[in-house]
Amino acid sequence: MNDKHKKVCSEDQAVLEVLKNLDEAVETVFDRSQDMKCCPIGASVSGICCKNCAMGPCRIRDDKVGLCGATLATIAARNLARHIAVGAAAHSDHGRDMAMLLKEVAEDKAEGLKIKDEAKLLKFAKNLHIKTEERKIKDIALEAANKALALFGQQEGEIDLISIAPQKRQDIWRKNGIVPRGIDREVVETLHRTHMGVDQEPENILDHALRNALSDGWGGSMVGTEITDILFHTPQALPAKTNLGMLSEKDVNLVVHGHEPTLSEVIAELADDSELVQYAKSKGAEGINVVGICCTANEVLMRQGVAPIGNFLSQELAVMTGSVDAMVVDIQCIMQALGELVKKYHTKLITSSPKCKIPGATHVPAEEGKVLETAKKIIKMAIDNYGNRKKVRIPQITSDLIAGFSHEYIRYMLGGRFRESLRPLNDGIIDGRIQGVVAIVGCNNARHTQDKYHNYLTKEFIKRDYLVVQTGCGAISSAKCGMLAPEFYEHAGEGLQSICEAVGIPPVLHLGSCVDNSRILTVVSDVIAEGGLGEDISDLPAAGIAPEWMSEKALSIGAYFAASGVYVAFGGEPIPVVSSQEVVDIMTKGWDKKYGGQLEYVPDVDQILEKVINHIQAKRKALKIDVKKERVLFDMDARRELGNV
Ligand code: NFS
Repeated sequence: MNDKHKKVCSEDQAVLEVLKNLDEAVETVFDRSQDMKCCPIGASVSGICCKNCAMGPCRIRDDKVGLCGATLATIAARNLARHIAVGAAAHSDHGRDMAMLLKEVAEDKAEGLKIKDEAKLLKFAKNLHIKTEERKIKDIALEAANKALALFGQQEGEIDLISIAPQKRQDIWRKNGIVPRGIDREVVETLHRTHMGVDQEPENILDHALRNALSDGWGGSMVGTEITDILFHTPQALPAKTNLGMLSEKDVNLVVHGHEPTLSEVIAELADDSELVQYAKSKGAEGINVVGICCTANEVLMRQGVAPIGNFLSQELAVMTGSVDAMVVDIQCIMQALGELVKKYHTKLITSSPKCKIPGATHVPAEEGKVLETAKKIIKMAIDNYGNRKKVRIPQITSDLIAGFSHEYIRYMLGGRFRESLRPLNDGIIDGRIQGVVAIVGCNNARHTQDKYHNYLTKEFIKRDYLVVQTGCGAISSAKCGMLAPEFYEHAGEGLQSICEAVGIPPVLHLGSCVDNSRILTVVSDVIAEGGLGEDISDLPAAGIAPEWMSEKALSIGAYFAASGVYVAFGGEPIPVVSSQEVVDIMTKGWDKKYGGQLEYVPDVDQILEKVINHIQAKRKALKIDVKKERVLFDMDARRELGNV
């Protein structure tokens, strides 16, 4: 066993157990993080690097400038803008694929797929200003798909979905000229502006970066979430289990990993297919066990209760249990190391998207209209590989969880079927039982102990009566440590407990994958519309945290939340601007003044806690709801007052 595995690299006991029981020489991301230190200039900690032209790369420190004269602040702003553009492009391209799929379904070209949530389609169509009365569902779906696709190529005006935001927020964006005109346009313009010798004023570069990020949150990601709900249904609360212990000794294990849900939703549905189960039995297995990793896991968890067996840093560990018969990956957050790793185990690594091929993997593309056929083919490949297992070591560690808190379900659970409403949430915040809402989202990062900051912050906030909402790998961190189980409400403060008890929810709500951060935008807009908590998102006692971030998508998410009026803290590794105080000031004081939100790197986790609490308490004071009112339980009487029972 490699000695370095003894280092505490994770809070996840299942991960530690896999590493402890290794008797073969295997290298993981945890080893590589020890062997290779970060470049301090590349990370923008002690200077900055510009490699946008061949006179460089220029390494800049203090008041030195690049060969063209570019300052540290300009380079920092450009580099960050490029990261945001890539993150926005990744989410939005995923959204585009969902829109293409909706079009195929509307045109009857996608075998095995149909519109599962007509109500959601009608709502989406309304937000795109499409006429829905006296029209066939398929016609509405086709127009909605075409209109959604047009948002990507739109050149002028404003993308429709921003009209979901509170009026005051839209006015702030218009006043500052950052309403996205078209999703692709903003990405392209970021790349143009950051080419050598174009935009050189840091504030101007960053304003466009915000416009680009908004085209993700209120554009590409929102399209992705809405259409996934339309095709595979809007999530509702459902029980599930998590962690590596959900791999099975006796069943064929097929892991779905990545971000695009289409193929995985169909694979998960087919796990009970009698013909395929019979085939698995013929190969000596008892059945087919589909489980997930990263955001594909979150998608199939939210709608089908499929077990997420791990988040970003667990992907190699799943293979190392020796029990994964196939891992099918689509796009994003898939470590190239998997290709080498599977050579040491029996796992078949399968790529499914033309956008993502990996050396060492078998490519099985889902051709247009043939998702069902491809899903069956992949399941059969997993079944055929079951007999090739060698040593199997599955840590017997699992946790219970509740997931599925879509925006629609939150309204339903608070208000009931006939009077769905966010009123009880607003009232809970106003009377102080809920002090505020904190979104704790984002990745793991191998430079820091897996899950540690997510779990620490989540515990600290709920015990102080802050409702925590989560997405992405952060949600899986909390799930693995039992915080998404309803009984965890006992660890919440008295006020939050009273609400969790009355409504029957955990104090930490799982809202889905990272594109589903757009659900949080919808919820906060709705909270404003419900009344009593100000006129704009920036009035709300709310904040966002990405405590273990690593991906460019996280930067795009952080930027669109800041541009939407939210205080956002990034922890763990620095955001790549920290060597420029000028840029740090623009993104904190500057953005706060212009947009009422900010994005800052806060290195210490206790400092994050303190800053977020101070921010939320200042918002409560501004709303004049900082005086503790008498605690009133949201009970049956309160529900009767709403008139829904
Ligand atoms: Ni989000 Fe989801 Fe995880 Fe980070 Fe990657 S899986 S899209 S980027 S690592 S949270």
